[in-house]
Amino acid sequence: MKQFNIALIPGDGIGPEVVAEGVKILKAIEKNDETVTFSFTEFPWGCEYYLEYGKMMDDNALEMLKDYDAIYLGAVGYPSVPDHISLRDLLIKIRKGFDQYVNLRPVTLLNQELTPLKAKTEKDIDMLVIRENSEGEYSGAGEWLYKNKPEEVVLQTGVFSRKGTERIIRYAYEEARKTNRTLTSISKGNALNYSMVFWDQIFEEIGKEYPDVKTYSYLVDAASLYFVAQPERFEVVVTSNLFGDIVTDIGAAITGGLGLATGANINPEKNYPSMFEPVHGSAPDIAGKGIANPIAAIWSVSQMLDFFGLEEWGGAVLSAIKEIIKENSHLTPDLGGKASTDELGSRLVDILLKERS
Ligand code: GGG
Repeated sequence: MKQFNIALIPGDGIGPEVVAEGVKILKAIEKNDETVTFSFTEFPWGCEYYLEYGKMMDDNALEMLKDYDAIYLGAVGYPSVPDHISLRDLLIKIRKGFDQYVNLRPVTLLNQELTPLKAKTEKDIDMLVIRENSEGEYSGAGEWLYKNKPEEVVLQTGVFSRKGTERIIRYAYEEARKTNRTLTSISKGNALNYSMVFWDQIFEEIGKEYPDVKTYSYLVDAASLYFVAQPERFEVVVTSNLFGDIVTDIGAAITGGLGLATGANINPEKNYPSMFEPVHGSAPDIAGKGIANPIAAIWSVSQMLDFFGLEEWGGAVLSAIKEIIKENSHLTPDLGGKASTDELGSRLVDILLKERS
């Protein structure tokens, strides 16, 4: 019997609504597979917690989380709390604290009907973006000098260590080699004359160990254009923290929206728990209405199952997602349907179990 202990941080806005549907899937799997069990422990952290206690999480949050097999996160952020506090003091703190230096964001078109790009099919949009997740532009290093004075100056420092840059680029080369795909690096070496020249140099250096991997290197502005005009150029993509955050939102736009974009924050060495989350935020405008699209959150459950070594279930969840989109009768309003969050989740469970029986 395999037992997995999962820490739930539903967070803010629509976070609890979509996490509930992901948990529904895991419970259905547990009921139908006698070789696996999941336990869930919920943590009340997020913006409401901040408003009550003046902090996004307990002081010893990382200590409390460190022995779980995975963290399942909903969304963070609410208008009553400054965004840089809600993001940095929860999500980024966990990513950094648990050395989750790999952010895996598939940009995969699940159904041709979903893309606004004319004439692009599932074959054209199928890439894996590997985003550096522990340093770079999101390192938090900087200074605010002479605050509120006329001579005010702010410095936001991108931190690119050799260790941090090498390990993410090596991870991407390994992935490209393992899956026999091309690897594209996205950077900006013409303007960012230290960090991105260094990034490009390391991409080339590590590449010497992988002569079998075909590579491309694009500036982030050109890459953004190609994401829309020629997404078929990309298979495995490696990029920095900020660029990865931005290009995967373009990825979401060309694959049906943020309700379908998932991300896994991985510590490959498994020294710490990895964290699985939908890419979207808390969407306060629709929170509490029961209409949030839970597919991204459920797709992140599929990533979690793969990470646990339960690839059959991971694959089955992804197939069920494709099926429910094709079926087109239980989709939420963002996808043109009338179903509630709960109805979509329940239908997905039915499809999953039918496919597996
Ligand atoms: N689903 C997690 C969430 O709320 N993300 C919001 C966000 O701003 N994420 C930025 C990032 O992934 O770095």
